[in-house]
Amino acid sequence: MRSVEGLTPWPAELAALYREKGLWEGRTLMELIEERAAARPDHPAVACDAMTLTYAQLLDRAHACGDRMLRAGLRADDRIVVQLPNGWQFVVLLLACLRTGILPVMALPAHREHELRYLVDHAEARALAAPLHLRDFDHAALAMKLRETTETLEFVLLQGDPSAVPEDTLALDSLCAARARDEEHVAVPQPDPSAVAVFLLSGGTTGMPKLIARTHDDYVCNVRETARHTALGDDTVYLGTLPLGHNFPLGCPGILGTLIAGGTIVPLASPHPERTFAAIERFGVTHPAAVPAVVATWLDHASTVGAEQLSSLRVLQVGGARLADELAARVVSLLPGRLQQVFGMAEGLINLTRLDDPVEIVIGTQGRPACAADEVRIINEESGQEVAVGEPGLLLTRGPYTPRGYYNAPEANARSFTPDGWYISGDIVVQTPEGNFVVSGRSKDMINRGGENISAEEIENLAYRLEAVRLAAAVAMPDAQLGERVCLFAVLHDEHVLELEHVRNAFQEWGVAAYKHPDRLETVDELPLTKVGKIDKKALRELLLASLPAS
Ligand code: OOB
Repeated sequence: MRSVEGLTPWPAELAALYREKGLWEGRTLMELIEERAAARPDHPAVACDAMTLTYAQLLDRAHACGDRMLRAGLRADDRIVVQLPNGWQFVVLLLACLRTGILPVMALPAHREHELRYLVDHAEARALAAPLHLRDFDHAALAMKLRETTETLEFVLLQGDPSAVPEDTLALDSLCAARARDEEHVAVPQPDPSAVAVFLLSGGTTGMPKLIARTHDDYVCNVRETARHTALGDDTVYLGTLPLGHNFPLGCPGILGTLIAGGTIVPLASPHPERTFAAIERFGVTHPAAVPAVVATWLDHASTVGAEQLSSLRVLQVGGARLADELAARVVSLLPGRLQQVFGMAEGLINLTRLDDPVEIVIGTQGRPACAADEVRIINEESGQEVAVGEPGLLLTRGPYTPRGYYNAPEANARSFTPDGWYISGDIVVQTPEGNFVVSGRSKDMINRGGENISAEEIENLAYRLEAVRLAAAVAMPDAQLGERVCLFAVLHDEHVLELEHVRNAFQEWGVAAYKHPDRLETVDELPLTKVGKIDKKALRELLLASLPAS
């Protein structure tokens, strides 16, 4: 089968051990959801402004959608790039994929031609699901262009008014509609639990994002182990604000965890505070999840309008980027419910603070591994030796839900995984005596812009396309709202000029997602170099700090 190619399996003895311990249950995500649905068919599974779907209705639509995709010509193991805003259609399509074995590749709504073309090519995708239009962008036109200009793309599924969908594409809303009375059922075998369920995207330390193949076994483990610490139950109302294809809202425990627990998902298309507060109040949300930059806007809103609308909150999960201690303290004092910090990665390991942790731990740390079988090492980058407790070091990890390599990426695997299978996270952490991590820095060359991880190398490669640029280096610029923004340092060719606006316009023209467009440009005569002759990013960050107005 094609889905086995390009994968780096866990060693057979370990796989056997994970099975023996019940960490790998040998069940698919859809089996577990169906089990719940059978027990509570009339309970709301998805609730949003557009509609509410009970478990029975959700499953009916998911099965019908799967059947329709198969009848249209898609097959198990085909890849579909999914670029949908948060909404009920995402949930129906996801379950349809999980049942049929069509493999979703989780793109972000912000992605543009630059990213989507790469994802389609790398995953050899036969299908792409996107909205017709979103925030003034014509996704339909881009999807059709990609179908014409990539080798593998055949099917374009468009979300939105079916009557507005071009003829030679498929209307996603119709694919996701309830089954017609006489509509035939297509028999398909349950996917193998050890087979790939979804492809997640890595933050991408070098160049473009890598694909991370997550199996049913490992992802069920991811969901179960995180759910244990999140007090998830059939009365949970989960609100996802990040794009739902991101690991955090998808499976930590996220929408899949909520469905497996028999709760209700509220997919919200925008984390805007007014809309979020209204949705929390309307649907009685118990478990929202957000990145720190979004939580900061909620705090500001709560300090003007009060937190009465939020009285249903039980657990607020915050992660994706470092939550400043001061912000964490404000969450604890201003918002109802418990704060849970989540420090995770699409590659696997999820750390969480526990709901019964003392407040200092919840405010001052990013938690500890979700699962007893998670292995972690903190090493000194130079010596490779483990550091003493309390010393900062590079976090390495292995475990039952941390795959041993990226999909089909031997070079990236050689860089990011040790020969004995440890994932080199690139995060610098300090471990407290109780075992909690404090994320204190990063050795990977990334910029975390409000939870969106951006590879500095990708920005630099793009900058080199500009005629004026002789040398380029992208670094993180501290920012009160987003944590970090993108600053591009550039040395120009003689007699050339460059303004930030030119750079941003060019990125726009090349179809690069807007969150990657540089926020600041510093043109300099030369770039500082390290002793071995590499661009000295640390010195650049210091230079930048010195030139920024003191805040
Ligand atoms: C989550 O996943 P990714 O793959 O988008 O990003 C992972 C990276 C981590 O290696 C770390 O550098 C950073 O994002 N990060 C955090 C953090 N959570 C993630 N840095 C500091 N504090 C945190 N709490 O971002 C992700 C996946 C699952 C659950 C939560 C987050």
